Amino acid sequence: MPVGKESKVLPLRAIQIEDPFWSKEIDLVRRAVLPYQWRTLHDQVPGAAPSYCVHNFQAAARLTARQAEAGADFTPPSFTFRGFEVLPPDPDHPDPDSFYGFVFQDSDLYKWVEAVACALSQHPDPDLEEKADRLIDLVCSAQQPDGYLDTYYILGGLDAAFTNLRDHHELYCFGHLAEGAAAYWQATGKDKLLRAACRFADLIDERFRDDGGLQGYPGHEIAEMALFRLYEVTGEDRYRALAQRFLDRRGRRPYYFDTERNEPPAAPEELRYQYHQAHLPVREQTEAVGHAVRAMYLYSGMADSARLTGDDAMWAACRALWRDVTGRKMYVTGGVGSTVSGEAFTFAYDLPNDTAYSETCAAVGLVFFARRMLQAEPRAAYADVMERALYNGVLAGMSADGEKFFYVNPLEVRPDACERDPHKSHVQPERQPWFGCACCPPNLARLVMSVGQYAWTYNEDTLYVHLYLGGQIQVPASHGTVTVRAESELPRAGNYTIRFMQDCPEEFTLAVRIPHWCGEEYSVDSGKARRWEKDGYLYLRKRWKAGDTLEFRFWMSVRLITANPAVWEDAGKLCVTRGPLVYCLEEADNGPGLHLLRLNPYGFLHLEDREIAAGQTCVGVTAFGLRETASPAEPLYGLFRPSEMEPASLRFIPYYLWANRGRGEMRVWVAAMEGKPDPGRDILSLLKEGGFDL
Ligand code: FUB
Ligand code: ZN
Repeated sequence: MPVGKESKVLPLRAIQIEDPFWSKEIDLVRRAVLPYQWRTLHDQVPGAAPSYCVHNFQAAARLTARQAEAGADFTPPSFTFRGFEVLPPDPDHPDPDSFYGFVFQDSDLYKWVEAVACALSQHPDPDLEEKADRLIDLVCSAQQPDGYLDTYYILGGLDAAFTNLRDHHELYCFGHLAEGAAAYWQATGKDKLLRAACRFADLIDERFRDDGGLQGYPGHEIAEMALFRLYEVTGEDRYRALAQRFLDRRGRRPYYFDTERNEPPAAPEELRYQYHQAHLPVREQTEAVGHAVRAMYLYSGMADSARLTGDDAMWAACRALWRDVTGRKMYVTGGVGSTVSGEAFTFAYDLPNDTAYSETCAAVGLVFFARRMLQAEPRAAYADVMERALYNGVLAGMSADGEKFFYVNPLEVRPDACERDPHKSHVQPERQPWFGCACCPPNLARLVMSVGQYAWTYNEDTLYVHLYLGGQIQVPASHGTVTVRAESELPRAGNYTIRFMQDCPEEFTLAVRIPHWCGEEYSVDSGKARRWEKDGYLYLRKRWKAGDTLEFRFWMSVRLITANPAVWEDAGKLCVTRGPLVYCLEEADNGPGLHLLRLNPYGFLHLEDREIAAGQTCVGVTAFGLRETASPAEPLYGLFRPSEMEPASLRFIPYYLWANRGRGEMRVWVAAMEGKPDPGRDILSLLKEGGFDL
């Protein structure tokens, strides 16, 4: 376990983002997404799948009030299983006292509160804060006298609380409650929700004691990392210990989820153990298996544990899992999860493009995992993946107007196939206004709003720059606060500047990641600072003076990427990237039949500004190649002959912006033209000749 290099997350209020790219995303979430999601939580968006989230809290609050009034005379509801998703017989007239929606519906409200907290730390907004305060009051009034807080069981029957950890998500909802509560307290100083989360945590701590308590652990992970956060925010060691207990129990036999209800097991042994990452003790896990979001959340908790306890075996498992996920099971977009079946990982190098699952939440989870690995050990490889997932797998989850969302993020789409092939019916060719299972949109919102906490981490004498965001940050160094201002042109261009805003009384280190996509071509004038490179970070150390400025130039070119030959889906194909962005072809720019296009890897590439949607401009890439001419009159099969080709321009846009211009085909991996370049002319000189922005 690397010791002495750990870093912490900056407090929300110490970060002010001012960045041409991220300020727009943050503003979009603040102005469009959060108000929109508030309406969806209240079931006020016509045409969107109903949430019933606020409905459930209102019903639970009434029940808790009735219970308080009636005292010993209160007859609590007794639990009857109604399904994992409960829908009212008449959607327009739900019974006001019943729970509806998925069993984990409460979590959507908590994620919304967390995103609001981050928004408030960037921009005071009395109206939004008042809305959040009202929802927090509602949540707290639903809480039971003993601290229990989950509307599914409050309404459905508390006699069954904590009896189905495998499927019923109470500990998952608790995890989101704790995350939202910690963020709201950090952003606003208001502790009402934090106190509610701690009361629930205390109840869980008591019910899940080692001696005589339930020996279970979360069926859907997140409570682990949330408890570590609660521990860091409150300083209460019992929360750290509870998180640790949850981690340490996983993998024990007999399998807790088989014994908790004395019901016959529902799925084959291997699948049901792996689905929850409970097949092995966590320190023995080396391969990413099972449900991808659960896996990412578990690994994030494990990385927190390794960092906070210095546990070598835990750290070794984190590193092995990291290598397996990012070296064998991750899409080029940073998405993870190759199959709809169990929303899960499959096996190494199985990365189908058109049936990908790649849930938005899983990419969010990979960002969580990466940041936690970075906190334990500053290595650019972690930040490279974090950036890849954030700019591609995560941002693709939201439309340019902030009102539509992807849950599944394919890398290749034919709309007719999504409609007519049941194996592709999980893939939507267009973003949706909302989902019955709406985990992704608010998850994306909370991540975008807290992006500063991924860009920078710190310890007492070092500021780590993992992502290149503009803004002002205040670093609580050991000798006092260090204030720096950063300016960034990413992802449009590779220029990044950092300025110290006041003298530092002692030496201080700036550790700036060198991105993989610059191919080690970068420049910075570091003046008299001591300078060294390690694990992909450039370290600069001195007693900085107010006004000291470092101007980084990272070489940002179009890079054509190939997949490892073991990825059979991508054999003979290329992916266009530029800086952190992965690009794709869309029918809107290239016509139908994207599979007929061949990209010339040695041809000229041209960059131009394009407006994809109102307010969403990007750098488009035009490459040259061929289009196979296809005639429907041809027989289905024929004797081999060279294909007929015509010259074609291939127009690419950033992947995260796809599906903003109506339905159509899309593909990330494009067939490469065969043939060899002119000898003596390397691709670099060809790019330069092409007027390429070097
Ligand atoms: O189970 C809660 C969330 O719903 C998961 O994280 C998603 O994958 C979806 O199944
Ligand atoms: Zn999701």
